[in-house]
Amino acid sequence: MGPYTITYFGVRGRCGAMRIMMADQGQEWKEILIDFADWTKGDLKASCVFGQLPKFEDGGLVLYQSNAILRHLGRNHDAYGKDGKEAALIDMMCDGVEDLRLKYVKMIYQEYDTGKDQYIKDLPNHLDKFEAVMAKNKTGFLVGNKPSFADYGLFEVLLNHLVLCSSCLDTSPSLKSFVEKMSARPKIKAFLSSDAYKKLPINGNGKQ
Ligand code: GTB
Repeated sequence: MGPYTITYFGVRGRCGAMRIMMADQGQEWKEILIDFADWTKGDLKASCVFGQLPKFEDGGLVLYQSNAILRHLGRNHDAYGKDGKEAALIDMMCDGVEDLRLKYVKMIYQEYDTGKDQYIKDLPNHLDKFEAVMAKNKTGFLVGNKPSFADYGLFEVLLNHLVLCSSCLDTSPSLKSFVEKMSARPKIKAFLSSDAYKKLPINGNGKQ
């Protein structure tokens, strides 16, 4: 397994969750940060399977699509459940996180000035679903008794939402406790306070 290399723009964006996951798993990786002006020249874009970044390399394996990369890390680092049933539930939660991320990204990139307030008003409806799953499982994780790749995805998307609205978890006690406990895991704590993490904006347009 590895060495791992991420090729992406200088933002957290679609690589936020995988970076946190690799840090927590004690896995090192190399970063190739692409300047958007270089990207528009088109050569790298033409070489990417879907014409987009991130690109992820695990030795000779080249992957695109951030959730496929998270799943791959889940398999490599025993963060994909203890059996097929847990894996299916983890997939379901990952897709739920993706639905929330897509709503967030749409608001950030297309509707920030006109839609941010309504987005924040609607947020409890979306977060309630994750709160219910987290409260029901009782282990502090979405599925099973240790973090899966879906937990890293949820954690990262919640961190972004806390920047958008610092009180957004005030009515979601299980999610609030989840974020506190994940943030306190020693390797995550060290990564979140590193310059490598802090120097990167959350999104490519500077909105957050
Ligand atoms: N489904 C894919 C995944 O999950 O990996 C989506 C990947 C994606 O949206 N990639 C965007 C991309 O490659 C970057 S993330 N865009 C370039 C293109 O399509 O040509 C969003 C983003 C936008 C802008 C910047 N920026 O300006 O630095 C950074 C990130």
